[in-house]
Amino acid sequence: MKKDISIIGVPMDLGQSRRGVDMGPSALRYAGAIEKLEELEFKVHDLGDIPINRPSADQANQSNSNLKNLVQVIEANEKLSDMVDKEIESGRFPLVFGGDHSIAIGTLAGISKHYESLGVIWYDAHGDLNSEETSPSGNIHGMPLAVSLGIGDDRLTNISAYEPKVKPENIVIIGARSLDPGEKALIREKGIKVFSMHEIDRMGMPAVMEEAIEYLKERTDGVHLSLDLDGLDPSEAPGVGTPVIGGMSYRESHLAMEMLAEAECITSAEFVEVNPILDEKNKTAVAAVALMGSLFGEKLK
Ligand code: EXY
Ligand code: MN
Ligand code: MN
Ligand code: MN
Repeated sequence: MKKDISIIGVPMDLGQSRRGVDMGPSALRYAGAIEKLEELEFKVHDLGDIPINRPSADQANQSNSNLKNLVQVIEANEKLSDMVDKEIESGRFPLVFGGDHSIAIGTLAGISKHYESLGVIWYDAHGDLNSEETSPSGNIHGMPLAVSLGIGDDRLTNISAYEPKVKPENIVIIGARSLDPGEKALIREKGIKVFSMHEIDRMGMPAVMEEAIEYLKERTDGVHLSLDLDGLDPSEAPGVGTPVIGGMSYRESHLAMEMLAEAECITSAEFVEVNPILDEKNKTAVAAVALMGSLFGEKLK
């Protein structure tokens, strides 16, 4: 992994319906993210938070669609994409703090143009593979992986003026346990590799991660980790807006991060969906920071 890390905060809650996830970047900093990475001898550049414009009441339905806050989500993701792009050009590792998961649209838009064949690990209870037609909610945080595949409203898929950002065969979803019918159909149609909780229970996390890493190493030249804290079980990460019981444990998640660090395959990352209002004494952000430590090689130091 590179020695310089750039942290970009995205205080965005417009991709879903519960307030509080906009405070995720603060919660992660407060939990000691920067100190943790500095302890591990990285040079950390905290670039602060991207300004997010909230819609006024008369702007709410400006986009003529059921995609909630579409205009503002596009605007924020264009800014994020530009920032991530510049950090990669400067040779730094982009580490993005959400915000809800709709920000992955901008992160991937900024990253993917730098790779021939970018891989993505989507660590999440959800598939985030909906489009306006299949979404039960209209919430864009349930859509970023589909958007990155080029599926969905063109104003989203074309952020940074190219699409798609990711090939279906370069994606590995880990921890899925809440998939909508349209998402399941898309997974089948595109042949997306999914290690659901069923596979994690049957195979165990070590075998899942070994297979995921080998699969991605064969076909990609960089791997982005998109870690949604709701991938963890809500008993250990309660501060999320869309909790789903029966998730990955804190220990399993540590192991997963340690195996990624050993494999030296991760080239960018984001930690999303931390909602301190719904949390218990910042427990979810503290867990996220501990996982960051493992991802950045704490065990190997
Ligand atoms: N599948 C549901 C929807 O599209 O509304 C729930 C999505 C939650 C997405 C989260 C954060 O990963
Ligand atoms: Mn998600
Ligand atoms: Mn999720
Ligand atoms: Mn299109």
